[in-house]
Amino acid sequence: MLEKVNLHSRQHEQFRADVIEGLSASRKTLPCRWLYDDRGSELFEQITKLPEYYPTRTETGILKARAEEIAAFCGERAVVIEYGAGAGVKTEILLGALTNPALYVPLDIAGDFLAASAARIERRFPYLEIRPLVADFTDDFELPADLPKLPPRVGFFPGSTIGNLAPPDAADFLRRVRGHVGEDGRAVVGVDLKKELSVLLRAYDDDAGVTAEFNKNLLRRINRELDGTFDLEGFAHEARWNARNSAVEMHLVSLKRQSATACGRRFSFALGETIHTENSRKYSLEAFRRLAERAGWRVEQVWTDPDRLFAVLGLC
Ligand code: AVJ
Repeated sequence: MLEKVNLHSRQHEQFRADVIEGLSASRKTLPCRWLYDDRGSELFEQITKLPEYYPTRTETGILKARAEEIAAFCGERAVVIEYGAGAGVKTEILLGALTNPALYVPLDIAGDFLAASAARIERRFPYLEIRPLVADFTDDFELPADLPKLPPRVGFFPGSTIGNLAPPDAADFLRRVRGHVGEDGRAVVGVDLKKELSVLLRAYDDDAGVTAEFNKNLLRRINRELDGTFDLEGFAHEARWNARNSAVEMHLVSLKRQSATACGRRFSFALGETIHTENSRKYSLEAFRRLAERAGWRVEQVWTDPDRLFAVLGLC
C-alpha cells in the first residue's frame, strides 16, 4: 500500500516536472506517456476500434493468421516477457498459440492495470504461471534474479509502441530486451509501416473526433492534477507528418493568443503555437532492420498483412 502511495507521488512529481520543462521550452512539448490516465486509456481503447485506426485490427489479424508460425518461432516452454501489459487480446492470441508456455511476465508502470490484466490472463490460462512486475520499460532495469534462466525467453512488444520512441531510445530499448532474454532469446515486435500519407493522417485525426479528445485530455489532466487553467476550447487537435523523422506528430494548436497557468506558473501561447504531444514513427522494413541490427538483433521473420500496413517481426 505504502509502495503504491509512493509510486503515485513519484508519478505526480514527474508529471509536474515534465509539464514545467515541456511548456517552458521554446518549442513546447509534453511526453506522450502522460496521455494515458484513466480517461486517456479509455479513449485509446475507443481509438483502436475506429474505422480509420488500422494498426490494432491489422496487427491482431496478423497475430491470429500467423499464430502457429509465431509460436514455432518462440519455441516450446517459452518464458514470455511482455513490455507494457495493456495488450489484452494480442497477449491471449500469443499465449493461446504457444506450446506449454512456462511463465508469463507482464511489465507495466500502472500497478492496478497490471493486476487486472494478470487476473484476466490467469482466468483464461489457469495452468500458466504469471509473475507481474511493476516497471517502466523506458528505464534501465533488471529482471528479478530468480526468473528461470532456461531458454527460450521471448520479449513481446506489440502495438507499435516502439514507434513512440526516438530511434536512439528504441535501440536502447531493444538492447535492454536483449539483456533480459539473453543471447539465445527472441523478440516479437509490432511495427507500423510507412504508407500513403492520407491513410496515416486519417488514422490520427478521425471523423468522430476521438483522437482529438484523447489529445485534449492531456490539458484536462493538467487542469485537474496540476491546478491548471487551460481553456480546452482554445486549443485544436492536429495530426502532422514529419517527413524527416518519418513520424506522425500530434499537436495541440493554440487558436488564439492566450496564457494559462499550471503548477503555479504562467505559460503564454502565440496564435498558432503548438504543444507537441506525440510522435508515432513509421518504419520501412529496411529502416527497422537497420535499427534492430544496431541494437544487436537480427530480423529473422516478417509477418505482415496483404496490404503491408503493419508488420510483426520475429527477432533473434
Ligand atoms: C499506442 C502509441 C501505438 O502511436 O498509434 C493512437 C497511440 N496516438 N492515436 C499510436 C495513438 C494517437 C498509438 N500507440
